[in-house]
Amino acid sequence: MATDPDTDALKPARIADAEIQRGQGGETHQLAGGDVPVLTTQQGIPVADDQNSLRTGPRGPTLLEDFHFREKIFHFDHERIPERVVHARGYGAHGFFEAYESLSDITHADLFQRKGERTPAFVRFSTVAGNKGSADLARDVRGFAVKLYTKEGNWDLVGNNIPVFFIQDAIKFPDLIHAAKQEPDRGFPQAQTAHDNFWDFVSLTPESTHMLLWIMSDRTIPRSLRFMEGFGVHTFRLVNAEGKSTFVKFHWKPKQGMQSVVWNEAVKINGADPDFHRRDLWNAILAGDYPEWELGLQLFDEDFADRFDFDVLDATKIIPEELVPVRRVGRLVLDRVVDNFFAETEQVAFCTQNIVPGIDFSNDPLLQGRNFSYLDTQLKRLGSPNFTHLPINAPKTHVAHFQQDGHMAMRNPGGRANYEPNSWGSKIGGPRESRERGFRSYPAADSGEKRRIRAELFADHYSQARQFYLSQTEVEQTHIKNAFVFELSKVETTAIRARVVSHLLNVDEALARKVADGLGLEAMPQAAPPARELVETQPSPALSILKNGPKDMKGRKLGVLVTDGTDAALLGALQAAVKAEGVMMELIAPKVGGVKTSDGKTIEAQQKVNGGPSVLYDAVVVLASADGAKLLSMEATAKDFVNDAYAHAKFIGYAETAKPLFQKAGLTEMDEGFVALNDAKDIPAFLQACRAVRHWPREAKVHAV
Ligand code: HDD
Repeated sequence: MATDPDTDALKPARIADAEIQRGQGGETHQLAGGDVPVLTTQQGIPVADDQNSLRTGPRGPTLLEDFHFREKIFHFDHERIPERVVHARGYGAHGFFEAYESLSDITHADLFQRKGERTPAFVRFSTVAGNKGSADLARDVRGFAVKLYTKEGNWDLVGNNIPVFFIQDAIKFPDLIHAAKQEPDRGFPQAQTAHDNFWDFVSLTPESTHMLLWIMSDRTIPRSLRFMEGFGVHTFRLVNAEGKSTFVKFHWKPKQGMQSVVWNEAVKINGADPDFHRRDLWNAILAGDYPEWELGLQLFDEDFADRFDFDVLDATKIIPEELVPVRRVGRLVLDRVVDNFFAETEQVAFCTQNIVPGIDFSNDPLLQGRNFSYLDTQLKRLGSPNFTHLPINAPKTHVAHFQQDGHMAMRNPGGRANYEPNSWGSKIGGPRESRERGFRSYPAADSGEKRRIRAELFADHYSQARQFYLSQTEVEQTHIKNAFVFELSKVETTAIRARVVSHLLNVDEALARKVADGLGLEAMPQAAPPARELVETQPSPALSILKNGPKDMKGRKLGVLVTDGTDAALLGALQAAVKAEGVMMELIAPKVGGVKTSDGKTIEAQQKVNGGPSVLYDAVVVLASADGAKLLSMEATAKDFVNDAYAHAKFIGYAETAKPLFQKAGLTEMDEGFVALNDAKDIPAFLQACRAVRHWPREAKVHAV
């Protein structure tokens, strides 16, 4: 039977069977009995008193003999494990991958052999730079790590929500991350790249320029983890049963469409709800609104790789979708939240080296370096080479080898044989290699001088940065410019600001000039000399978020500000219409206990007005009664509610009676983003308007600098 822990906890019946013990301070607590289990130590010894440590007399010293006390404190002292050196803050969920078709012509990877086959999956999303306790809406790349528990072992596709990276060679990763995280002397800023060290490093590393354009775009402030793309970044290989290799780039395309917040909103969301993204994912899955992505493959051969203007082994480059289309071959559905955050999300260990037969690496030097780093870091984090025994990391298939012992070994080879070859026969001699099923590396022919060197085409650092910028809508280009200006305004060293502009001059002169102007740079710097001549590229609409936005409001959230006297019929009609569209709705009221609507009924609210700012919603409605509007006009957070919704270009539905609140908040110009809701007939037009997500023409009016 389903139970509701919140309300159940309030039911006296649950405690009734158990004895209530009264402590010396008069406090009560529950004892085992009925269906309440007995508390034990880690050794299974039943505990009689978990409130008082053992001491000699009521005021005497605590005794060392108290093994229960010592074990409890000892375990508590060791609860924390080292957080991930990057991607420390993350959130995971379970689901499955379902293949649309057999891909046996291009790969013999088992999960792609049969149409409709489902493979269990675990996905962890993350930010990169912030510590574990940082806020969800930092401007940052999002990790998009997928563990697929295939029948031929675990395949980890450890990607990001951006298809390129800052650096081309893994040897620079420690420098990049040192520069991005808190500065070592002062220990700040937290979860931000808006500081001197970061911009110093990237401006001295021209290969970062393409990635800089992406991270200054709204890709780094996604509205939801559900509304962003994922990318495997590197070129990989797919290998079929005949041993033929095809190059591949992996994409995850959100079925819900892409959507981001605006920067000022992100700043405020981090204060209002630092857990915004994880709460959103948790709530969506619990509501049965399972997020879904399609797996897309860009497939190409050596011929294409040789003809392409850029090196397919260079992780700072994409292959435009218009050049090599994305073939959608299956879907990833997240349909189950974790049972325990630590056991699953924290202890999950992704390794790029985890590939399965039918998939192989390319020589991308970033990928090759990653293949060392991930396995290595898991030992540090999880403390034992047996981290694969943890349920979240264990393959969901037959595992048999002669590796043994080590800290926390939970599975050791059985019997006498722990080596091979041995002469103990098929029954007790243990496992052996399989020539048919075993993983074989693709026999790529590589030769050359042993040197520390990069391939020539890696040297074009600007052409694709320019392509990305020119592929954006005007609104998105403005956001990119604003983000550069914002971040560089936090950089204290003028020379670093100017150095960034010197790179932007190679990307787009108008952008560089706007950024220089926004910074108040006294003189325009010279363009950084490109190491290689730029090539002409075509704009790629696939790179724009706004050109790939949602088709409807499904999965989005509406915030409705109500007061005593709110029109009950209108509110009821709105609730029904919103539900039919698959939109989540929250009521925000002067008191969370609720409001008395026009029909005299009390309706509970989900938020008190100062805890439910409009930044938490995709669109808002103000249904205050005339008296309610008067009250809210004297409440600063209610005025912020409408002012922010306006400034963030949101659609605002309103009852006529609520108008005084807008006037008191200084919103005298009610543009087309405002939709009057006089009665239920007006609701469809409001929901239709909301499908555009924002009323962008307004944005230019609210930002003068
Ligand atoms: Fe990495 C974690 C993605 C380059 C070294 N990385 C980590 C995670 C993601 C990525 C999503 C979090 C996994 C999780 O949720 O547990 N990393 C990337 C992408 C890269 C990339 C898409 C470039 C294409 N990473 C990269 C390089 C190195 C690392 C070049 C080192 C040479 N990454 C790590 C790491 C982490 C990690 C130190 C920290 C925690 C972990 O591995 O498990 O090994």
